[in-house]
Amino acid sequence: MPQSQSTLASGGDFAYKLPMPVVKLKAPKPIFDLPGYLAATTAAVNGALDGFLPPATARPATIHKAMRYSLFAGGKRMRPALCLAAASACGGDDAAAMPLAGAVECIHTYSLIHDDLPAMDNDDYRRGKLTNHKVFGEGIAILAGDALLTQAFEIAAQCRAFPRYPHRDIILEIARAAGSLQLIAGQVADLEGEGKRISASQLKYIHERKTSALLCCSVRLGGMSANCAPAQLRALTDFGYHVGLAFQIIDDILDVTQTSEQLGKTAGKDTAAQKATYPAIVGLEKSREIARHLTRRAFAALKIFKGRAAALEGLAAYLLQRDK
Ligand code: GRG
Repeated sequence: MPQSQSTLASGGDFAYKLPMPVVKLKAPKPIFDLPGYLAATTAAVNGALDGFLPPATARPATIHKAMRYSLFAGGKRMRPALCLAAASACGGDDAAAMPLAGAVECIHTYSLIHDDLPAMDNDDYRRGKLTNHKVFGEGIAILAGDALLTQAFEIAAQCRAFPRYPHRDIILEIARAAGSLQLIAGQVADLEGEGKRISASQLKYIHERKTSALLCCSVRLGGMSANCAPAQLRALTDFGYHVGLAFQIIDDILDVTQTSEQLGKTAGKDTAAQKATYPAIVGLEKSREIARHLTRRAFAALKIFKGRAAALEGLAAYLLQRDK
């Protein structure tokens, strides 16, 4: 046996050779501190949003109070975290990504305020607090949603742009994800599907638009803020798409398995509204399996980053295992 494939162990008067396969020793992968990462990004995003928004006292104070009420009600800040993590995977930094991270959170919060309205999902609780219209009335809640949507573009326009990703492209990216072919399209299909039997592929259409579009947009914007290479943007798109689909399936699972207290919003609403969900169509276990499969696809998309996407990996794993 050649010396390189054996190891010499000596003990007292004798030495003997142990056959040993050639094994490439890898340095142990450092464990990514996701709770620490989430705490830090949430604090940074909250601070940035506070600075981006008009103060609560700015006239008319009612609207600014209402915008801030929902924006700072304790959301998980997943979209901004994904945006910042994508920027970091592409060698960028939080400061450059922050206006875009803030913009996607404003759009997300607007969509939740409007989703909770009596004309939509008619919910009394969100993020563990009374919904916006319950506190400020329907008129102000509609306007607070509108104002947050508009605010998102004002914030995004403040980002640093690159010749490869000019402001025009950044604004288009956000407008398309939030527009009538994506976020709104998903909501329309969701509303129109209530009480009807819909197929798994129709449900996927809803999830792609209602949820995945904004999550995917968040990671793409993070990449753009770091002037990422086109191949990296494709990988982020692939990652965001699959994470987005898994996110909504988990959301549907939590709706039937968790309590309202745990979720901070009314649990069991999908069943009550006769909404088509994966658990309703394929059952809980199969839904979990599909979410795991989608998350594996998301992980696979990150190969191109060669270990620099630990935060994105951590977030994808968390989104699969989350309980709220
Ligand atoms: C224009 C009238 C009008 C309405 C638009 C587009 C829309 C209303 C609503 C869609 C919003 C929606 C409920 C999408 C589903 C996405 C989803 C699972 C949201 C919950 O996201 P989390 O869990 O929430 O990240 P937090 O509160 O943690 O931020």
